[in-house]
Order: sequence, then structure tokens, then C-alpha cells
Amino acid sequence: MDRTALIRPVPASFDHALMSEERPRIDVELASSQHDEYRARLEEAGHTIEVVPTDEAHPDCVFIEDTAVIVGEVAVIARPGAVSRRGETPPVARALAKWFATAEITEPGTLDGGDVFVIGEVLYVGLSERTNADGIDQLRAVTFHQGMRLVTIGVNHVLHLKSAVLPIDEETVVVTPGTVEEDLLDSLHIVHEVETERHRFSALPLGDGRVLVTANAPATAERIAKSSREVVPIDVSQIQAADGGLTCMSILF
Ligand code: CIR
Repeated sequence: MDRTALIRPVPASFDHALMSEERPRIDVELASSQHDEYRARLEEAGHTIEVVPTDEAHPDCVFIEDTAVIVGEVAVIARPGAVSRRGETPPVARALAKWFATAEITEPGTLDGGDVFVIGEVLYVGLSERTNADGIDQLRAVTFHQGMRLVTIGVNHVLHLKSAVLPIDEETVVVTPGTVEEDLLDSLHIVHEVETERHRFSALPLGDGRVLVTANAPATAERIAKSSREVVPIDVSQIQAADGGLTCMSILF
């Protein structure tokens, strides 16, 4: 497998990351070792790891996924919905320019990469607290030029589309009930997150047939395992404490 994972280490300032609700303090050392474990799982699955240096001035920079979206041959540099995160994009844009032509979402558009997933030739994009209609229109123009299609999905009760809809493979997504209009997911096969594990499940296909899953949602993982996907659990409690999941810590291409 010839796949690259762009990642950004956890900064010491991570306990100042944005949080949607009051939670106990983040254990930054533990977050960092959980991130090391995540990196190891990606490497083990055959990814070449490329590191963008961390940035203490941006406590959320470990969530590198939000800063760019790969659309065919183009890396679209996002314009994060949270003003405090806008300074995260330039170093990621410079790194991606090694492999891709780049385009940028500009004002008044906002877009977080956590609102986008790609299955085949289709980009599913969340209209959320962070991504606005103008940002989606700008992304659609690039998508169109790349011969692909974009589907907009309204997102309720969660931060990003991928807080609620996680692709497992080319035809399956895990959905948190009540967060999106499921009819918009075309013919994708839907597995529901188990109610008692609400908002805990996150997943990242490792590219080798296995799926990395959050260790604190075993019943939902079991539903995936039943459809013959091998799951690899990982504890990312301190990443989840800052509203992150498994897709958010890398850009894969
Ligand atoms: C934020 O609020 O922006 C971060 N604390 C969490 C971002 C998580 N991003 C993602 O899941 N793509």
C-alpha cells in the first residue's frame, strides 16, 4: 500500500483546546501517548508518516483533518469555522503543496475538514456550526472541476458531519441516530451507533481492510465486526475530551 498520513503532534497547550461542554481537565501527557499509539497503528497498516510540526499557539492543531480536504488532484485548504483555528492552515498548506495543487476557501466561506468525507466520486459535506453554505459552494466548484459530485448534509446536535457519520468502507457508514437526514446518504449501507454509546463511536478505515475504532464504543464496533470488518480498538479518551475522533488526527492520501 502506498499511502501517506499527514499528522501533527499534540502541543503542550492542548489543555486549552476548544470544548463544546465543560469537562475535566485534559491530561496532555496521556493525550500525547494516545496520539503516539494512533501513529503506530497507521504505520503498522503501511502508511508513510509525514509530520507537520506542532504549534503551541494553536492548541487544536493536532486535529489536522480540519485544515484541508483532498478532492481528486487538489488539496483544498480549509477556512476553519472557529476563528482561533484559522492560523493552523498555512503550515499544512505548505506541506500539501509537495503533492497537490492547492486551492483555498476564502471569506466569507468557512469549512472544516471534519465536515467532509469522500466515497468514490462523491463528497458528502456537512452544513454545520463550522462549515457554512458559502464554504460548501466554493468546495463544490473544485469538486465539479475534478469530475466529482457534492452532497450537502445538514448536521444537528454535533460539531461536524464526521462526529455523526463515519465511513467504514466504500459502501458503509455508521450514523448517530437523529443527527442527519439519512435519505441524503444515497444508497450507502447504514449501521447505527448503539444508543448507550451515543457520541462515543469514531472510526478510521486503515486502508488494509481493517477499521480503527474507539475503544469506548465496543457494542457499535461489534456491529461492524459482524459485517466482517476486522476492528482495531484504540483508547483516545483525551482526544475525545476535546471533541475529537479518529479521522481528525490525520489527512490520508
Ligand atoms: C474543535 O472544537 O475544533 C476541536 N476541539 C475539535 C475538532 C475535532 N475535529 C474533527 O473531529 N475533525
